[in-house]
Amino acid sequence: MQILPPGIAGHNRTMVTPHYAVMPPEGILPSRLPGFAGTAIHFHTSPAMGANFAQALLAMEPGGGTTGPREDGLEHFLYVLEGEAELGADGEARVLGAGGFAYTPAGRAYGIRAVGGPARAIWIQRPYIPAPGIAPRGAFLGHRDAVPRVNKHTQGRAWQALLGEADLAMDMEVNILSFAPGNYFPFVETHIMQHGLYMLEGQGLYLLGREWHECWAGDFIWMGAYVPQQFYATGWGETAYLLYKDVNRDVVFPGRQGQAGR
Ligand code: UGY
Ligand code: MN
Repeated sequence: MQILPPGIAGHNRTMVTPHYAVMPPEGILPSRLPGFAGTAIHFHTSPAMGANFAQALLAMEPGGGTTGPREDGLEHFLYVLEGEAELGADGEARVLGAGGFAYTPAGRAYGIRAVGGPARAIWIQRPYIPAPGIAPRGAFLGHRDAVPRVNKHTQGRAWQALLGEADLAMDMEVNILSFAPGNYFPFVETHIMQHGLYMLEGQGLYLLGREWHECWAGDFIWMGAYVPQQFYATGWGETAYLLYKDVNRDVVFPGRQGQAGR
């Protein structure tokens, strides 16, 4: 039987505010959902937190995952963290290891299943906001290793746009940002877009509002609109995180009909 260690409250790094959240994995209790088998679903964020998307970590037993193709009117992004999984996107299916991903547009079927052992994956879902006159993109599968690493502003920072960039058909981006030890943003960002951030590798210090938070692989951070943000990579190896961002849509005026999104 487990003996509880002291300091549960004192060692706690969790912070949930109306503008941002820092959530280490140990406190994120699992959900079970209809349409999934052998899968613990750890929701990172959802509209209940103030997010305009939902994100979860799927912990799948061997053979676990969705029980069949799912279609719920939302757009979906799946990213394999560990193990091997069969990813399905609009009728196409591929077995991919860590770094494999799938995008499925709204109204198309998606699925995931752990193959040959347990697997873990990130699942992002949200209602798609159409852009007048622009056809939505089709489904696609890919792998992190095949996405070019672009150095955008300063040395020692790489950027991989898994779903493309500045594509007006898309209302979200998912990027991997990588940092050499000691690297940081050239400024404190404040922008209308929200973020869901999953720390893939390494460690660092995240500025959110006026507070610094130490974070490392396995942590989740939600950033609401306009929250001041800055990252310093610490440690001895490269740090990388997976970053959701809502993009390419106009502002929403509550209660007003018509063009939605931002
Ligand atoms: O693109 C971004 O908004 C990104 N630089 N923000 C972040 O990593 N917090
Ligand atoms: Mn940002």
